[in-house]
Amino acid sequence: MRCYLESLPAEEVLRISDPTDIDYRPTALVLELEKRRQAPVVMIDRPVGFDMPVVTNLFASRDRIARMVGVAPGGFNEAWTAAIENLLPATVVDDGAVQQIVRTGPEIDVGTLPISRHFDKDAGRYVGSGILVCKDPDTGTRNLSYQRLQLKGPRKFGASLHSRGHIWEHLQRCEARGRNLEVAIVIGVHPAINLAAAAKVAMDVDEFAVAGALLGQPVELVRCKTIDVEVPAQAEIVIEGEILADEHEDEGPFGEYTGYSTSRSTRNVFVVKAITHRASPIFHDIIPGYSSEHLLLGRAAKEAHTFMRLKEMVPGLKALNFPKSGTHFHAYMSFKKTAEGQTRQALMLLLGLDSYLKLVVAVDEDVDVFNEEEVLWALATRFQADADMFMVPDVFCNRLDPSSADGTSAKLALDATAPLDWDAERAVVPAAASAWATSLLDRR
Ligand SMILES: Cc1cc2nc3c(=O)[nH]c(=O)nc-3n(C[C@H](O)[C@H](O)[C@H](O)COP(=O)(O)O)c2cc1C
Ligand SMILES: [Mn+2]
Repeated sequence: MRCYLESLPAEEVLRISDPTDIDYRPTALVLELEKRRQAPVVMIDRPVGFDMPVVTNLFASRDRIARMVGVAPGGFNEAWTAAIENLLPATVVDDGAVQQIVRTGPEIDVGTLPISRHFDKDAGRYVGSGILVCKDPDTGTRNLSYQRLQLKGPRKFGASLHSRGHIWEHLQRCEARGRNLEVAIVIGVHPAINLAAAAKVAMDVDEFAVAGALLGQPVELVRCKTIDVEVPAQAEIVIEGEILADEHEDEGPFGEYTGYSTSRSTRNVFVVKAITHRASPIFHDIIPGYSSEHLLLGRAAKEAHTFMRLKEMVPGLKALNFPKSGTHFHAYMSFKKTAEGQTRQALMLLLGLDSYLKLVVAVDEDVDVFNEEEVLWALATRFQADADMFMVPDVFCNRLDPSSADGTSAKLALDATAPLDWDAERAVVPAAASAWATSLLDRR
């Protein structure tokens, strides 16, 4: 992460050198920046009461996310497809900077890390940026994902595995054998590793191999000191420990990506066995809740992965957007239709590819799915509710949708594409006049 930070141009960083209280203020600052349509990386040099700097808002810009994987803005989806097709497995090395300092036993106090409070109703200080690395108890395949962690004591966190992802599956199988699940929490890595960790890829794919392909070099891992898990050798901080089998404790509430504070939680308990870190570590925070940073990180890889799989069956697919307003529950797709009925096939597939989705809209390729006003315009002029939509009730969904019940919700698909024999013509200006207007304004 530190090499990446050094590579950032100065104008892309907002550096705060005065002593700064890290309860609520970094969140307030990032949300205010967002209102002003600014997305710098925020570095807080001197968090009051802690002895290491905090960096946040890394993922608040789509263009920056593209550059993190070495491509120009707009190139992320292609970079993702190439990475999935050319996985580059991690290598294990003997030692790494992340183990310059090792603390075990009574020396452990995770409370000394600069862990912020974020929202007023939050139950306490939360780590939202930790990548949880664990292994499939049957195959040994590593898995990376994020789970919110509530600081509960010098050696304890509460965790919620509510998205029922691969780590949840692993824990179920450990519990069936009466065993705890060994987990390492990794904080502060190259952002390409963060992006890979946010992806929902197949269970037999180690997300470190995706990260390696995105980086163009294998991620180097070191063995943890107290558990059988490997972590990036160049990370800033690693917290080693276990999620306890069949142990539950209250956890939350926490301000979630939906924009709501929620106590819905799997109420798991994480016990710390060691902390290892660099000699002078940097703490990485991800502003949670309905922030651009959280939603963009959560959807960049998801959008790219869904695009890749949808494109296999819908060759005319042009673009796919999970708009921020939909908090991961909405998606807009544009495509070139060549036969009637294709839109419904594509919409069914899209709903099936991502269980969080509950509203999907298809538009023609002349509509820009990244401009929500255009999507609504297509609905206004190419859509009739009696003929152009279908709804599927009682489908698996994400439980954090406060309008859902018992883990299921209704899925709605809207076809705002024009019929193939459509004779309404868009009113447009001649291309030469548009070119003149663009160049006039670009020169000003
Ligand atoms: C910043 C961030 C925070 C997240 N927090 C949680 C969480 O607290 N609990 C949870 O179950 N999922 C959380 N998720 C979602 C999972 O980490 C994500 O779906 C991941 O891709 C699942 O990985 P898997 O497919 O390997 O299971 C979070 C995602 C991001 C990007
Ligand atoms: Mn996985």
